Amino acid sequence: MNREKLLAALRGIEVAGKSVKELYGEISSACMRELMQPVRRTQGKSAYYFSVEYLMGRMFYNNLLALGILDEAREIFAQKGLDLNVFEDVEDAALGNGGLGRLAACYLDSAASLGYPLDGYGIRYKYGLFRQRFKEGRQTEEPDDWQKWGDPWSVRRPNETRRVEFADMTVFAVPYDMPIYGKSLNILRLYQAEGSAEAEKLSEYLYPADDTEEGKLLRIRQEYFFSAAAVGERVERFVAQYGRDFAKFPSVNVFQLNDTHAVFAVAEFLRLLTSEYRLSFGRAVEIAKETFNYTNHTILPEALECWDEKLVEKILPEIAHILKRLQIYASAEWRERGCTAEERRAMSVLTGGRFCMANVAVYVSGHVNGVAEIHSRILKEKLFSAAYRLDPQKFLNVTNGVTHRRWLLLCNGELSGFYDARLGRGWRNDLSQIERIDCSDGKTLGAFSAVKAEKKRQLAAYIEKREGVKLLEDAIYIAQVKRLHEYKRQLMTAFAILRIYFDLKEGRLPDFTPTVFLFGAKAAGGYKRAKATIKYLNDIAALVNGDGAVNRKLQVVFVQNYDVSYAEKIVAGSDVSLQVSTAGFEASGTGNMKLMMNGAVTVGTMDGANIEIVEKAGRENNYIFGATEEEIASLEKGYDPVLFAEKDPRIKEVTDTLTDGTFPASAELEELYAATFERTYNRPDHYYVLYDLMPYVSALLAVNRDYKNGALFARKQLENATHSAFFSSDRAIASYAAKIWKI
Ligand code: 26Q
Repeated sequence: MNREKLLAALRGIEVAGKSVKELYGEISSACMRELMQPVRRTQGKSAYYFSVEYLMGRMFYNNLLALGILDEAREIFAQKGLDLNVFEDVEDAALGNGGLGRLAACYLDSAASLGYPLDGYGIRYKYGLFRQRFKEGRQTEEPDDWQKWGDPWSVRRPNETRRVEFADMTVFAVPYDMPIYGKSLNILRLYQAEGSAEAEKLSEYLYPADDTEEGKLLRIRQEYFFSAAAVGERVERFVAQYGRDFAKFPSVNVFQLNDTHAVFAVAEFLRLLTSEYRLSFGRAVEIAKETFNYTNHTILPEALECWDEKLVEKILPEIAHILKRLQIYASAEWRERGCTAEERRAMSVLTGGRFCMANVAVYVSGHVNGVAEIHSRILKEKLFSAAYRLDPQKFLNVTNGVTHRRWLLLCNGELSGFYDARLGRGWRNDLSQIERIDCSDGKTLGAFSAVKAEKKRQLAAYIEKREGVKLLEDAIYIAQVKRLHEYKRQLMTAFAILRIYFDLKEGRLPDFTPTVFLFGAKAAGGYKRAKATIKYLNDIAALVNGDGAVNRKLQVVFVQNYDVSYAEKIVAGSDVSLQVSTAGFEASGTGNMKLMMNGAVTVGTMDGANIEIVEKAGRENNYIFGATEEEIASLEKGYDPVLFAEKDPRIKEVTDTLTDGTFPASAELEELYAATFERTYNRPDHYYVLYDLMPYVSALLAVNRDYKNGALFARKQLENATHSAFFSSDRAIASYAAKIWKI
C-alpha cells in the first residue's frame, strides 16, 4: 500500500459543492484503489469460509482503519470543513441476522489482520436484514436497501460468472469481491444471482429468521446456489493449476462450513469429483473428509436443517442422488466399525424421508467444533454423541471471539487512548498486553471512570438524536442487545423490571440508584412470541417512563433498528451486560464479549461463553445467577410454572400484569400468557423464566447496591475490560489456523 499516494489522493478531493453521497463514493473509491493493490498469493494452502451470512456493518471507517489512515483522513477533511462522521448515515451492510453472521465478519477481519489466507464465500443479497421501526410499540419491517449510497467497497467480476443448474432453471452466479485488508489481502466473494426473474429471486432477500425452522424451497435454492458456485470455482482453479491429481486438493484447500447452511457444498464437491472427474465415490469421500470442517452454532432442535428428500429431488436430482449414496456408503462404514442400529440411525444422512444436513456435515468433516466450552461439551455428550463415540478425535472446541479492531479501537477511541497512555501502542496488535494494567491503582481507576462517563454521555446523545428520548444522567446503563428469542429471555428482564417497578412504588427500595434498561433486538417477522415480547417491553417502557413517581429512578428504552453500528455505540456506553439465556441454550454469545471488552460487568447465567468470561475476569467481578445446565436437566419433568407463580406473590404480582388490565388488552399479552402458563408448541414456561426470575432480580439489586461505591464498581468493570484479550477473534482465528486449517 502506498500510504503517501493515498493521502495525496485524499487531499486532492474537492469538497465544495458536492453531496455527502458523492463524497462518500469518491473517498471510498480512492481507498479501494489502494486496497486492491497488493498482489494476491497464488501458491500454498488457503482456507475458505462458507457462510450464508456476513454481517459486515459499515465498511468505511473499518477500511480506513485497516489502511492505517483513519486519523489522518479525519484531519485532512476537517481542514476542508468536512466532518467524516457524516458518513455515519450510510447504511450498514447487514447481510446477516445476528451472531453467526457477525462472527463471520469478525473472523475475516482477524485473518487478514494476522496475515492468514482466508477468503469468504457467500451471497450478495439485494436486501439485507429488514429495517425495524416501532408503531404503537409493535415492530414493523421494511426492506433494507443497503446499496442506496452505492456499493463502493466491492468490485463486480462478470468474467468469473458461474452457471448453477437446477432441474427447472439455470442461474448465473456473478461474483462481487470485497477486499479484506490487513497483513494479507483476502477477499470476500459474494455471488449475485442473475438470469430470469425467477433466478434473480435467489439473491433478493436474506432469510430473516435465526434459529427457526423455515422449510422453504427458496432457502434450499439459496444454499445450493452459492455453495455450488464456490465449490465449482475452487475445483476449477485447482485443476487449472495442479491438474487432476485430487489427492493434492486438501493440501491447498481447506473449507470451513459456517453451520449447516452450506452443506450442499459437500454434495456438490462429491458430484463434481465423481461425475465430471470420474473419481470413485469412495475416493471422493476420502478427499472431502480431508477438506471440509464444520462449526455448529446452535443446539435448538427447530434450527437443525433437515430437508425433505422429495423436495431436494425435485429441484436437485443429482444432489439428492449423491446424498443417498452417501447414506449407503456411510452406513456400510458404520456397520463395519460395529455401530448399533440406534447409533446408525442417530448419525443418518437420510432418515424419515429427510436429509439431515448436520449429519452430512459431521460425517464428512475432518473437524467438528462448537463455539464455547459448554457448547462443545453438549455437542459431544448429546447432539452428536454417537459420532463422538466413533471418532472422538474429530471433535474440538474453539471459543468464539470478536475483532478488537471494530469492537474496541473503532468504537471506543477513548478506552484505546487510555491503554495507549499506559502501555504504548503495542497492545493494538497483541491484546493480551492490556492485562498489564493495574486495576487496583486509584489514578488508573479514576481515568477509566472518566472514559466510561464520556462514552455514556455520547451514547445518551446518540439515543436522543435517534429515538428522541433523553436518558437519565448519573444512572446505571444496563443493556440487553441481541436477537429476540425466547431462550435469550428478554421476557425475564421484562418481568424483573416490573418487579423493581412495584418495589420502588411501594417504597421498598429506598436507596435505589437510578437505572436505565436499554434494549435492542429484532424479532423474526413470523415469530409471534418474539414480537409480543417487543410490544410488552414497549408497554412497560410507556408505563415506567410515564410514571412521575418513579421515572427519575427507573427508565426503559427499546431502541429501533438495532444493528452493528448501533451496537458499536451501546457496547461502549453500557455499564452492565445482560446475558441471561436458559443454561444450555446459548451456544456462545458474542455480544457478551463486546460489552466485556468495553468494561461492562455481566449479569448472567452459567451459559455459553459467560462461563469463560467469569473464569477470566473473576466471578467476584460479575453477577452470576440462575439454574445451571444440570439443574435445568434435572428439573424438566417436575416444574409447574402455575404452582411456581401461585406460591410466590412477588412473582404472581408481575405475571398478573399479563391479564389484570395494567396494560391494554392485546393479542400480544395473550400470547405471552400462553407461553408462560399453557402447553403450546412447548411446555409452559419452556425456558424457565419464572424459575430464574427472583435470583435475577437479586442479581440486579446487587449491581444497584455495588454501583454506589464508585471505585469498587469501576474496578470490577476494569477487571473485565483488561481480561478480555482471550475473546479477541485474533486468538480464535489463530486457533482455527493451527488446529483445523493447518495454514
Ligand atoms: C436455518 C434454516 C432456514 C432459515 C434460517 C436458518 C437459520 C439462520 C440463522 C438458523 C440459524 C441462524 C443463526 C444462528 C446463530 O446466529 N447462532 C449464534 O451463533 C453465534 C456465533 O457462534 C453464537 O454466539 C450464538 O450463541 C448463536 O446463537
